[in-house]
Amino acid sequence: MSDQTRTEYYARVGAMDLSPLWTTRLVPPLPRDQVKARPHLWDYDRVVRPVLLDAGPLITAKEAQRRVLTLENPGLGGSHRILESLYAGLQLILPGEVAPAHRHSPSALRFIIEGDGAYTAVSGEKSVMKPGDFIITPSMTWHDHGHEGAGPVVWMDGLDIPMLGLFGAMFFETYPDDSQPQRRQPGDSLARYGANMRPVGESWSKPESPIFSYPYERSREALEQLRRTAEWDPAAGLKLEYIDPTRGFSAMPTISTFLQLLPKGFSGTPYRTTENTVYTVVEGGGRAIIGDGDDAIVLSWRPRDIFAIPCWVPHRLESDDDATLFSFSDRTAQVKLGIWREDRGNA
Ligand code: 1HN
Repeated sequence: MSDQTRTEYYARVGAMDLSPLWTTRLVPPLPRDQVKARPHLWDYDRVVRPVLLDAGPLITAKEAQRRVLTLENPGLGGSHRILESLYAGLQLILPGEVAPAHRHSPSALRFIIEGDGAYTAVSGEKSVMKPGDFIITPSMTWHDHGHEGAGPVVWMDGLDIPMLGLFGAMFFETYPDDSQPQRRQPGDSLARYGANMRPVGESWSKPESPIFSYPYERSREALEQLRRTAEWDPAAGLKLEYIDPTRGFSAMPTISTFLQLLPKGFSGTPYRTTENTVYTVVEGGGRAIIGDGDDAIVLSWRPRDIFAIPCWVPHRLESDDDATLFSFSDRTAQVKLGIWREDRGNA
């Protein structure tokens, strides 16, 4: 059949809301063509922090609702995604400010980057925020933030917005007051469920962890204890996942979260995985080396930097000092959908 006949045919079916599958490549052999996000690093101290602090006098937390600079992946055209499936931002709150209460269907996590004296309240329980603490705000839980101390406080927000966007299932509501009433004492959820115990006679049926805040001290101590076993994963060092202790799964149903230790001089083996991962550095310095040979890209990181590794991008991690990395990814969502894969280069 002539090209012209085919072209005419395509135009004809196009006008009927149809398209010929044979002219498209809906399923490429490898994720490469599909993944538009690029490996990327945001330099916190030199680049992000100064401009984030400039937003302080520009707008109040209350007026902004949330004073956040969104981390835009340079390959994703300003679509408010750090990676295909994930949102990330850096939020600033100043002394005396309140970020008013609301709730939404996307799930959110906070990872505290700097400062002291701020809190976040989730479902009526306040958690103080200290650098390195990890806090969850599950889908449709009321949450507000405040700052009763001195100096700026910054945390990283991680949300599953692009995943919900795919389904269209986005809901948002504001609370009638700025702050929600306190329903439980600070530390209540950790006391109930964070001591490898649970309250007798109380049953937990929500799809997320009953613990709202995972203090850095405890997670860091666990890694320190484990390093003595010297059972390093060749690619990831010592990596622990934050869990919902009632089930042993990820703390929230759509986002996996981890804390990992790379000992001084660690040189990880090459690794790739379908999960999209956002890292932030708590302690130490090192590199993520993307690809190899002349084409390799090196993302050099220091404390508080944030870097993102897209789906199926080969990379390895190296550290100069004892380094701890917090990370979040869409792993748990992919595992539940039966599509998660990894490649340790030993096939
Ligand atoms: C949100 O509700 C918060 O509650 C932070 O602190 C970042 C980014 C997009 C949509 C909602 C928060 C957000 C967000």
